[in-house]
Amino acid sequence: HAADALRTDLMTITRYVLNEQSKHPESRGDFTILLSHIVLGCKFVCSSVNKAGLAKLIGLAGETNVQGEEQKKLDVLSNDVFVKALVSSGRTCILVSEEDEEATFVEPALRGRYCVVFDPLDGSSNIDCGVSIGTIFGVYMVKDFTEPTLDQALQPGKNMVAAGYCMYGSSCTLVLSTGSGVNGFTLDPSLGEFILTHPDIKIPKKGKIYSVNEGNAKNWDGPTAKYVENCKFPKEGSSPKSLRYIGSMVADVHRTLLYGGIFLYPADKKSPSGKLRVLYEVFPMSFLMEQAGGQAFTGKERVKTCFLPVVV
Ligand code: P6P
Repeated sequence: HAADALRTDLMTITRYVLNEQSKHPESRGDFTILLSHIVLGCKFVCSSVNKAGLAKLIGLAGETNVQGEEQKKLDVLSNDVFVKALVSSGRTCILVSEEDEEATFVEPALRGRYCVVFDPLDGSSNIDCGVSIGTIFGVYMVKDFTEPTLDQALQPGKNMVAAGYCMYGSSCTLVLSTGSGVNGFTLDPSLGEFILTHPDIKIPKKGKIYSVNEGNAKNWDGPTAKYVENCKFPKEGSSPKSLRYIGSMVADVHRTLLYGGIFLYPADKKSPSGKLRVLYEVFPMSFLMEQAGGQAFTGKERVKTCFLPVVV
């Protein structure tokens, strides 16, 4: 009977957020509506990623994004889908996307109180080989959204009110925090619903895995090199850690959240300001990591207390 109860009492992401909303009577449901549009974008991208091989969506779109990376068709499609979904939600005023050189300022008639910063398809260099990729997003509140300005998007990570990612892999998993812990939802394609599968995610206290691009070792500074060396050649009586590195932040962070350990992309001689994008990679993932009982540092200080620009 318990199994039947579990099967029929489906906790969908919409129901979960509505439950959260009911804890805040003053809430007008704006976030619930915003989230439903983010979920729509994730479902669309999931479907497109799954069909990519068949639909010939794979391959360069011929343009390059602001980071100088060649844009693949799925990048372009994913960005278009999220921008349209977020604008049409009527709950956003500024959108900052890794794929767009300029921020999107929503037209007055559709403006709402949220600013969403996002990477629509992070890890896209892995698309062609079928490795997990993902969407990363962070949400800020904007007090006066009647005339939004860019500085309202460039807020410190500690001001973020929600963050999440959707990983497109062997299953489509959306991991979300609105500030009261972290929950994971897996898409049931037969229902078209994200079902709660990973309630109250807490990162294991001890982890046996370190995750870093060892190919950058010759550029690391002393403390980084020493730390990684210790992972491989620990003091007497300890076992070496295992190296797992996919090169897709969503996949590497998701594994770290569930299995424990450390993910790091240190600044180095090649990338003195670090490589990861602070606004829509580092801040959202740091929000989630701390909400799951983990920590997130720049190497000098806690990420969330940083203002932009910050070296990670
Ligand atoms: P590297 C993807 O482009 C990305 O921004 C993250 O998803 C990933 O963690 C990192 O870059 C991988 O960088 O230099 O190891 O290939």
